[in-house]
Amino acid sequence: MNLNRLTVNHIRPTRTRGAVLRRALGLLAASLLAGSTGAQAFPAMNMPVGVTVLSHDIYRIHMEVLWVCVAIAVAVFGVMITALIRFRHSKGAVPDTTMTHSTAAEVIWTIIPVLILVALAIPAARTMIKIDDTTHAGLTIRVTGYQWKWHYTYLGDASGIRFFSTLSQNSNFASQLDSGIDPRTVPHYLLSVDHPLVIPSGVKVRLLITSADVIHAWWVPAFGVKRSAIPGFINELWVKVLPGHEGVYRGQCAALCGRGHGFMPIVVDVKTPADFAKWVAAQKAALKQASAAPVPAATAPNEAPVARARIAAPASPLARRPLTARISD
Ligand SMILES: [Cu+2]
Repeated sequence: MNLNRLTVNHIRPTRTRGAVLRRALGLLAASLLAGSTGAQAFPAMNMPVGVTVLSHDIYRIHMEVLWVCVAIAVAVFGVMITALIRFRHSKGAVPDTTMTHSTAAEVIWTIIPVLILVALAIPAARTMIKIDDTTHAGLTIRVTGYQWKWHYTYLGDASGIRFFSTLSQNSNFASQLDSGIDPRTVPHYLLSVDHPLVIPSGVKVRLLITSADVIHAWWVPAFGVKRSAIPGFINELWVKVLPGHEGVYRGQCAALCGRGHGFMPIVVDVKTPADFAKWVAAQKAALKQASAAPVPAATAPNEAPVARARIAAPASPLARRPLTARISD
């Protein structure tokens, strides 16, 4: 065996490590040069801000905690890396084996984290209390989960308006076996409904969440809220969409509730208070008109006109297939 060759080979990994280090530094420099792209990508990677008072509060806490974590990481890794470089063995550093205990160090590294946790707990607890405070709501709506749809009942000034919100026909047709419809061509596939929940912006809306059968969960990410819908229980949440953020927001049932779990989306149409008042007036007028007319036998009494419109059979033969037919048993 050629020992000289062995020695040479043994040295080579050092050169390889150097090459790897240079390559890593090159990649780091390239990524820094592409900083503008990274800055643009950060909001997409970060938690969305949302459009409600609560979602903004939650986002603010998230960012505060994030920057505290960044500061801790910079401090800890800064000390570690400095120690690794300055006190490395090749520089002749000798470990101090005499230090086995330091009360001062232990007090410091206990008190500092406790202070950080207390500083973070105060705004977090304040926001959690705010999340649970459903008092002084301007509008209350009962939300009932069904396999596999939602039912909304307006209470108070808008009482009488109630309707089911089910998967839109376009999504329903495309989800059927052998439908021949490419789901990618369907707008908001599995995220659109026939009758969205309508709420006003700038008003505290209290939602009473329950279920008629199994456990569901009402979740709209842009609102920063989610609550379980449990049979026999009423959970509460509130939503106050900030003025200027009117529009359509989408969510889904967030609890595995059966084979149609993925087919009961949530869509909320947020209107300005003036437009919402017009919508309520139109619904009530339609209700009044409907109550004066003879009620068809297939329609539940006191059901809102929007719900009747849903019950009216659609033209396509696919629509006559039950919702559950999309999954072959
Ligand atoms: Cu569900």
